[in-house]
Amino acid sequence: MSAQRRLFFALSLPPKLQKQVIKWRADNFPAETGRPLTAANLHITLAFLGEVSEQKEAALRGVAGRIDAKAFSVQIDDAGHWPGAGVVWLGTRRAPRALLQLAEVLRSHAARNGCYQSALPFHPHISLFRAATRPVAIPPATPNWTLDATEFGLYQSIYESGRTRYSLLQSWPLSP
Ligand code: 2AM
Repeated sequence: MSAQRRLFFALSLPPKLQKQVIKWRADNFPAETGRPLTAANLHITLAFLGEVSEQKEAALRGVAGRIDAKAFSVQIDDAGHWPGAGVVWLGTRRAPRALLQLAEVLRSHAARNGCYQSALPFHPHISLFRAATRPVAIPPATPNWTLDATEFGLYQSIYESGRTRYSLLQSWPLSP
């Protein structure tokens, strides 16, 4: 059997937005809220693929390279807590159609390639804390930042030395 890697398609955050998010999180949540994601790990997942063989990975890279999607901007103006998943997140009140379409095309190709896709509706978000299972006070004033998405990427989730890090394998431009 060929090697499998844990993969997902996502949008990354530019360094300036990473810093703003980290500062906002530190200003608004006590450290015991949960396990904070590092700045470099902040992202918006488009499609989670799970453990993927080399063959499937190659097929999905091919699909990603043939996607003709337009660049878009996402207002980061919402926040919340999913106690079941233990995730505190930042998100958007109005997901742009282009974001939803890009996620939909990636998720449907993932499903066709045998990568299970959750039946839950796609809710684009940036996870801030994991293991946040106790009640969390979400600040009433959420930020209002803009994420300009000009590319999307394929990431590998790597667990080593007790830590998870996300490594960018390849990115594809979104057309202007
Ligand atoms: P999350 O941030 O809401 O946990 C890498 O694990 C990325 O894929 C994370 O952003 C995670 O979302 C997302 N993801 C979606 N479904 C997942 C699953 N079943 N298992 C792990 N991660 C998943």
